[in-house]
Amino acid sequence: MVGNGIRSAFTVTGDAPAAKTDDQDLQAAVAGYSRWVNSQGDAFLTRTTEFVELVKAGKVEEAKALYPVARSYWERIEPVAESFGDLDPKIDGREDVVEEGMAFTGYHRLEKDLWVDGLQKDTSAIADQLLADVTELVTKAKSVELNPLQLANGSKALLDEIATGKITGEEERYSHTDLWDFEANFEGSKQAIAELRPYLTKKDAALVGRIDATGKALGDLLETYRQGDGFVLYTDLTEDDVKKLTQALDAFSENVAQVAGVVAKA
Ligand SMILES: [Cu+2]
Repeated sequence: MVGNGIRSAFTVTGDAPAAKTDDQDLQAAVAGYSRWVNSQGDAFLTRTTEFVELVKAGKVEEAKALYPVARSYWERIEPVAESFGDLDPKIDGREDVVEEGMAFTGYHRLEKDLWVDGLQKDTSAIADQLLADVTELVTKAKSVELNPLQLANGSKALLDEIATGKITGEEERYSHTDLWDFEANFEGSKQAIAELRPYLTKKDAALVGRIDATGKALGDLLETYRQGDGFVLYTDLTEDDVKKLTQALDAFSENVAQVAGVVAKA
């Protein structure tokens, strides 16, 4: 999401082993997951439109409240969204993109304005660009044809996102709303597994059992950090909190990592 390797997480047009499948459970999984991606995309566009209007109207507090909510729709479907070249860094890149020769735009630039710098002369233009980019992204996301292996890999990629960007407090460095993203990535990961469940249960019921157990442990732990409509800020977490979350995430991720191997056998 900061540029390096952003195009490799979720290859949409590749000819992966399980690209085409005759298995009805896998076909149903792809259809179900695609419908879900579409619904998240629609909500992402709606919420981004509202967010952009608030920013442009100078309603800073309301924009700050909507920020982590609007982003959650993106974070749930991030592996799909990442496959569209520069749209990902334009929408979700951090300030680090400047070092790669790109302009710092999108959600995180607005995050910085809202939380740190105050609204700037070009804030409205950045907001307009964000809406244009999100509109394009959602349109493209709807035309993507997914395969079962991408569901499996995407599910794991979302957990890797948590491990590299959220558990570190790196992604939401100005707003510190990383746990909102954490939950959204986790939900996206679980959604892909839920769609694959009938197939996985037939092929490896023990793995499903381990995924359920470790997923519940992670979910229960995350719940303890809930506050109001959202979560405590990343800056409120102690070192011990981060360690516990990391361990629970790793346990879940280890099991989800095995899903691709089971799907590839189809
Ligand atoms: Cu992100």
